[in-house]
Amino acid sequence: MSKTALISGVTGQDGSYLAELLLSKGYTVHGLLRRSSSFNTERIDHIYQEPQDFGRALELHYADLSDGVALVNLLRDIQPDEVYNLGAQSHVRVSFDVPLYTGDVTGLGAMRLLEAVRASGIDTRVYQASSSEMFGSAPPPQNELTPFHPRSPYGCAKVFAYWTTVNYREAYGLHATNGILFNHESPRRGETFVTRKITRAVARIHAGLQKKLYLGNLDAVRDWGYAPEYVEAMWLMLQQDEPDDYVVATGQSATVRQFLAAAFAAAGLEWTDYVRYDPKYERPSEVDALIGDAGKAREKLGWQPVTGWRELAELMVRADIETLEAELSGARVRVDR
Ligand code: NDP
Ligand code: GDR
Repeated sequence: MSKTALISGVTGQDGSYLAELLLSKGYTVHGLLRRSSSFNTERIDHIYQEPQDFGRALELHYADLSDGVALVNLLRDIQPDEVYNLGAQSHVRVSFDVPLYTGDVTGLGAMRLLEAVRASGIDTRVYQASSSEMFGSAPPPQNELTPFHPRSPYGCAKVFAYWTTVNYREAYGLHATNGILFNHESPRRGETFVTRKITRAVARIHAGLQKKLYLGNLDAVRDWGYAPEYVEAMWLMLQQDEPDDYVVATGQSATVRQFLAAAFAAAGLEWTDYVRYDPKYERPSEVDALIGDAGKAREKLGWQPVTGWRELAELMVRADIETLEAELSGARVRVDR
């Protein structure tokens, strides 16, 4: 019998790739849609509006991680086999501006969903989108045993959600798993995260539409992987007999400056001609270096990363150049990559 999944955050980068993956495996997929005054389904329109391509439709439901009753009702109606909690206020810099909102949605939201699973009495497996930001200032390499030292309201909220997931596992026997994912990017990455901000600017500068790019700290070190490979790891985690916690990362790292140089070079440009510093992109407390050790995921899940940061920079630049050219020529923009 085919399985049913519920994804919160289905309109985000990871949610859209995960929905595609689950549909391709024959799942019935339900997504939680947040009410917005403008369209927020761009990343999933190709699977929502053209279900024939995937053989099975994605169903969307209005709900919100701040509304616990709506979550209970939704779970009772859908009775999913698997629940993926990807919904969050996920921007680290913004979390300093809206700390309570971030705590409510990113932290308490996970508890609301777990409590809704418990209250509705359904038998389901839960994936919690935990983050390398929980490690904060703990020195690399970081793995499942590294103590957390978060450096932002976002990081603190994710630590709360992480321990809540562990607690629901221990207290109620829920099949609840944390995936501690390091940064992962794609052409669908939100436009204000640093990689996409850079690759989008490269495309616009290349087309003569932009002259300068303003950035903050270029010395930060990140372990950047490719999002479609990371959602595969999420699915693998929920196929295990026992719930557990897993780090997902490439183990390779680069500074923002190195990513910047690679992205500009991919379009034949020299980054120092265009990039300027703006302190407004600095964070009150920064995470200097995240480099993951995904040995446990490799051993227990058989998961391995394929795409490295340099290749990622190149593929994102190519995609942004293509998208911009399509927009400028009035053609329909491809979103299915
Ligand atoms: P995005 O920012 O692209 O997507 C976030 C999703 O959460 C969107 O669908 C958004 O809806 C939804 N959302 C926001 N607020 C609420 C709310 N109040 N109720 C319900 N849904 C809400 O994130 P990513 O896809 O990059 O990341 C997915 C998850 O993984 C997030 O929890 C993130 O914190 C976590 N994570 C991400 C990593 C990464 O490198 N990408 C690394 C580690 C963890 P809308 O589209 O309407 O805004
Ligand atoms: P991060 O990603 O904070 O690691 O969180 P982001 O791309 O925002 O920042 C990475 C590093 O780049 C530096 N930086 C800038 N960042 C942004 N956004 N904009 C700039 O102009 C800029 N200039 C320099 C930052 O200071 C930082 O050091 C992401 C999110 O997806 C989280 O949800 C997720 O949990 C973590 O990755 C793992």
